[in-house]
Amino acid sequence: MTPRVFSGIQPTGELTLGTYLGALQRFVRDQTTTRSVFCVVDLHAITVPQDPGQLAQRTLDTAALYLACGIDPATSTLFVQSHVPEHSQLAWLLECTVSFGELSRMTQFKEKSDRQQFVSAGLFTYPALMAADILLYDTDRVPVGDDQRQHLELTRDVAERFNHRHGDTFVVPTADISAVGARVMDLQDPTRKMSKSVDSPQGTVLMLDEPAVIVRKFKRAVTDNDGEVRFDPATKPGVSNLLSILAAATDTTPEALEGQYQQYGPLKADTAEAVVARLAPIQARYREWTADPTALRALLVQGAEQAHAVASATLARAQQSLGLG
Ligand code: AQP
Repeated sequence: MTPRVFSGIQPTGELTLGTYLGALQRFVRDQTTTRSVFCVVDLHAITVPQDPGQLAQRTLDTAALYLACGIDPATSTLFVQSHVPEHSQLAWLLECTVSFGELSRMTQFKEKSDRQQFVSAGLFTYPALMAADILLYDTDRVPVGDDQRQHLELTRDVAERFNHRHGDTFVVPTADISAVGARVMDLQDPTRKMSKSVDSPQGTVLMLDEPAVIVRKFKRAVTDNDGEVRFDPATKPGVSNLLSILAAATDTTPEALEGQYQQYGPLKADTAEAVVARLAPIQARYREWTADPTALRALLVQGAEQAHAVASATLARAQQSLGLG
């Protein structure tokens, strides 16, 4: 049977090279051999305060980026999470399945709540909503970056617990985390993940950065003083990050690349060039999609209808298993 794939991206800011290499690039490759469902997860975005106008615009922009990267609406389903109410409905059922202790152990909650003055209950229960997103589509495989590993394990635990308590209801998914590009690090602080909502303008490469800006950011990337090009994330995080990025952008491995460089300068220059080559055509297609918001919205309405057809059947199954309705 064709494997079913689901993944989502939050419209919380301008998407980074990390989201491209860790997620989007892989979604596009997967879609020809799988039944893929992709989502702009705007309900996740509101776990932290958002400006409503900006959120609406970023939601459309994120959808445009999916398409610009090559997601084909003729073969994949692309929609906005809040357009399909079953996500919130199933999330509640799963909040009643997951425990307070399990949610308390989520490292992403600890990191994100650390940075906020106001910590919403939604930020805490976020993994239950993420589990609902995945389980609604009978997902076999979830392509994500390494930072989502713990949430995926929780999704599996919740699905297994629900099935055990109430009878077979959900497909238990597996995380699909690539060997290369699963954790792109900040160029200025290579011990921290490159992130769209962390304030590090020089350390974060945005998917829509101009080529000259990308080249400058790589030129200034933090390395170290020993001058040796070697892949060793523990002791050489900056150089290893450059090798990982170059490998992910040229479909090879960091180990295969390390012997080809004797100095940091050429490594930085080649990495920038490879990233620009990957992103330039995406940026051109992005401009085409954003020039026609009516077509984009129509496509998302169609995607939501397709998603609803599958999600409503799964939700009905879960409600029946629980004795609801
Ligand atoms: N630096 C990264 N390296 C590899 N993969 C990454 N992903 C994100 N950053 C990196 C993967 O991209 C997908 C979408 O992530 P998201 O935008 O929904 O949320 P996130 O993981 O929380 O990404 P950010 O950029 O860090 O956003 P904020 O700052 O809003 O939290 C996921 O599969 C993720 O693993």
